[in-house]
Amino acid sequence: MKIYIDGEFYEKADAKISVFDHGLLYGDGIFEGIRFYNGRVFRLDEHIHRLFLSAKAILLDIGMTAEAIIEAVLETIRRNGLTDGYVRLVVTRGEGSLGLNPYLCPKASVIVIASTIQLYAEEKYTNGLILATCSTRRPAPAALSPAVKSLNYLNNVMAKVEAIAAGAEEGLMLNEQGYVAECTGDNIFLVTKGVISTPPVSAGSLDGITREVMFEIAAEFGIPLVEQDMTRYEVYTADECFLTGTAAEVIPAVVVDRRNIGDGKPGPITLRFIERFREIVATTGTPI
Ligand code: PXG
Repeated sequence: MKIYIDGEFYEKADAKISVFDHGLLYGDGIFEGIRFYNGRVFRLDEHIHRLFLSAKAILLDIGMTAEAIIEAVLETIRRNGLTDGYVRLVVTRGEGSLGLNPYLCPKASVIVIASTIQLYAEEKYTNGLILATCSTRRPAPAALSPAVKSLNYLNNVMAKVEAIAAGAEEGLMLNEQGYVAECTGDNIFLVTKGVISTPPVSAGSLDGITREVMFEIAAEFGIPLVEQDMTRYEVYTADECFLTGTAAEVIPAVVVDRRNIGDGKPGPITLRFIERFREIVATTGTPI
């Protein structure tokens, strides 16, 4: 495996960063998870755009142009000889002193790992996931904006731990007001009486790239998709539920807090969205 760090490629065993990197010391940094299929990187420009928005929000100078980062991502995939897989692109604040002050970190570090990822067994895409609501809330926007794809995922990690402890595979996360935000690494969609709904980003969810693709597919199919505040009641009483994320892709959820969603099987609209999503990812993207 060849890993990109700041313009150089390293073998996995040698791919190391400083223990004084503020990405490690304070979670001070940002990342993107990007998939590639059939020799093309899916929505690469959108991921890089979101990375730069996250960087701007936390006042992080990446020190590279978007074009240079795109080339680093593509070159890392090429050097690993992969056609299908997952890229983890990480930008840390870089090496600094043992103090919070980011201005004492002269240079950000850019890391690109190209590998594969399988979050859930293939069987889950046909049978669906079990969800449980977590007591760990999404952070309030006044704390750390949930729109920043930062290296602070401890809140999500703790929510995932709760979900697993409850015998579920993924955790449903609410915001401070008790409205549904998203899951620990994916956005959530409901289908009720033929209408699809998803929480607005302002409810504390990430502006997911896969989420955006759902709007395109809905428009193509002529199925209404609305952004709506939702409580657990709307989740429990929905006909269908599915999650979206780069790592998870589009996956049905069939049980939430021990209640079957609809009849407890993936619904027809969910299955159509999964099928169409797979066509889109297999046929579009930036050539490697
Ligand atoms: N919400 C959160 C909190 C995420 O981290 C998504 C939604 C989906 O966004 P995209 O743009 O990927 O459609 C994410 C991103 C994991 C894992 O191991 C998942 C993500 C990131 C890092 C790790 O499950 N998903």
